Amino acid sequence: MSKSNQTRDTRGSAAAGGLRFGIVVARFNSFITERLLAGALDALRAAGAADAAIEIVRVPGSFEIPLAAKKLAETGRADAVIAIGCIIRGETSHFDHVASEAARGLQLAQMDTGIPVIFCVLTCDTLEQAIDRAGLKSGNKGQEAALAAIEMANLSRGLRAAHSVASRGAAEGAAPARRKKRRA
Ligand code: INI
Repeated sequence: MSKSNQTRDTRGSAAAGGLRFGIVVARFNSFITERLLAGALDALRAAGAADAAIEIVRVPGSFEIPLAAKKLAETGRADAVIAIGCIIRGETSHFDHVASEAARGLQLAQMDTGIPVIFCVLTCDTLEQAIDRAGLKSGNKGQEAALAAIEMANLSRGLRAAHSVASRGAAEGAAPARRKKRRA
């Protein structure tokens, strides 16, 4: 039975001071991805991230983002990675392959490394839709991604801290029992 009737409700804070961020940006459709990058940088700085705590890595296209994101996460230099790309539907099924592999690869990258990887890869039917999401009618998805990165970085830190306190508590709880046995 639970000792308390208070529900634990955890969420990462929106403050970016002291956090480090990696940003992987695809050059394909750079007209859009550079705007998304600018939105992400604005939001990170507004939340208190230092420029020296932001590392930007550029790759050819969205298909290449997952490997770079995974390698960046593995360096230990980022509390969260933001993946920025823009895939626009063409006449063939190329779009579907690039889009699904980008999404699959980025999910794998965060699950394999334990570092949050934020999905800021636009998948649009038209250039107009992409422009709308890169700062025109529908806001800037780069900004939204930066806010998600900050929240997830803080959440991961908080959950890691809670986990190590719990493991320490369990180890300390087990120690006296072993000592008692030896004295008996
Ligand atoms: N890459 C994109 O990021 N967006 C696209 O719209 C796109 N299209 O349409 O082809 C695209 N293709 C390139 C791809 O990401 C790889 O860079 C390329 O296939 C080499 O591996």
